[in-house]
Amino acid sequence: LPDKFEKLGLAYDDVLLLPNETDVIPSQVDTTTHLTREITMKTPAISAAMDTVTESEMAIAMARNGGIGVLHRNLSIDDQAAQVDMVKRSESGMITDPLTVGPEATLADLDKLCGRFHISGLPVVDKDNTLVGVITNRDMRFIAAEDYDKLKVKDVMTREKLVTGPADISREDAHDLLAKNKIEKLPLIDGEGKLAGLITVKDFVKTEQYPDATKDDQGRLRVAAGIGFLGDAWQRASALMEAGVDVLVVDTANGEARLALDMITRLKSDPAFAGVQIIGGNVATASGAQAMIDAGVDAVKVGVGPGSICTTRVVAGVGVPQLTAVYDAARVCQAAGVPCIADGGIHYSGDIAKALVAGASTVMLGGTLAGCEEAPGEKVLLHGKQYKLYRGMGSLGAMAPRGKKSYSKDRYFQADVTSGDKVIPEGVEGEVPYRGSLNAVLYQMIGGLHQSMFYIGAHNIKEMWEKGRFIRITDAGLRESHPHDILMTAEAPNYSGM
Ligand code: RVP
Repeated sequence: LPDKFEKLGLAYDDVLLLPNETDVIPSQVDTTTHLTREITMKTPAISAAMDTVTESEMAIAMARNGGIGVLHRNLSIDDQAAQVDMVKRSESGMITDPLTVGPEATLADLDKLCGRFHISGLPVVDKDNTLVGVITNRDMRFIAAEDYDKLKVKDVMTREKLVTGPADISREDAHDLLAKNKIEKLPLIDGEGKLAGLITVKDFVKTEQYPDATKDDQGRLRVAAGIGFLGDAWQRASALMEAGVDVLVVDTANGEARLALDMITRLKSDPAFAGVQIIGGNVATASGAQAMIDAGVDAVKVGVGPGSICTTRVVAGVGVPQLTAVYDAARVCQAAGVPCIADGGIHYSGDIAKALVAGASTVMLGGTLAGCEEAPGEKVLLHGKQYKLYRGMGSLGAMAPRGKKSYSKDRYFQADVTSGDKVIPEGVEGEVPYRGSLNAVLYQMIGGLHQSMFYIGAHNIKEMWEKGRFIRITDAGLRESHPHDILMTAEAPNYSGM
């Protein structure tokens, strides 16, 4: 037999970070990092491609806070592409192809459209795209909802003295026009009066409110989306790209599978996808990371089995404790100039710091974010406390949903299985405490990271890699780390017990 025992694998809880001499002020650290080779972000956090974590609402909130969301793929191609569209349209410097409405549409149609995209009004164009008016909340404020079916857009829209700008207007001039005329939407028109774009006051406000937002070069929020590698995966990738996705994540539980590597190579070598960054995963070893890099990825995602809902390590007996996995993969990644993403097993803000010190550029969060308001699903009341559903993408519920199609079970290479009792789950379903808005949760998680950087003496992520050192601890050390010898009577917003 060959030599079979690797070195000891360590988890986040097996280590602590050593304090150093420091001149760092926590509030002044720079957490700017690379998501992929070409995309940087101000906040090193990604929301997981899971159906109880990331749909458009979460993706919008993540990008506003300087991170990014990966839209899950357990839904039809059209629905997932529509989610991308919703994020890309949520705010922008200038919307080049704004949603519009025709003068003959009813107010009920308009109301539906506005509700779906969370917007407050639209430019009105006739059949050849000539701007004929603008309709906003203001025009509809005194109309009773019962009349929405009877009235048409043309009956109530603003058509006189329309304020418009030229298609190539500067941001400053647009701001002045909006302010001077006290309007919220500025349609842009070409020389023939055809609609060429739209600038809204909301976008200026959002830019001030979220200065760290992750945006593309048109000022739109960035978004990522998961894809597979079997069946109509290529079609899905194309549809997501058409909708404006920034990053595709070839999403599998075993990134070393030939099919997944081939998908990455195909995407990277097709000029049609040149504008989209490709993340591959998951791997848990140096050789796995190298295989991803050889296939051409723009970032490597690491984690086999650390997820809070994951049972791969017990069902298949496979995995690598996450801190060791991240460190081994990140060394290979850094040598190749490819960012590494630590995916799964992050419970406390201190774990984010440990993942970064181990060489990751970003972390992916599932369970930590599933309890947020912005995560899909309703709150439920259990024993007097509020919870939200959180389930693994390898759970029975996600791989064999009753009466519904699972689009994502190929993540576990079980795509040919149709009946629920033939699925081999690699995850569980449960509830996590409701945690309020993502803003508040990220404030604590990233605030904790700032504190770590202060203790380590790191002004930025690169200094985390260079200066951060671990000390291994024992079970007694772990017990000593957590609160002890006290009956906790008040909940801290960033601590939930061992
Ligand atoms: P956690 O943040 O610890 O909840 O882990 C989230 C990660 O777990 C996901 O990003 C994904 O890599 C992994 N996952 C998702 N589903 C399952 C499963 O069913 N085993 N695992």
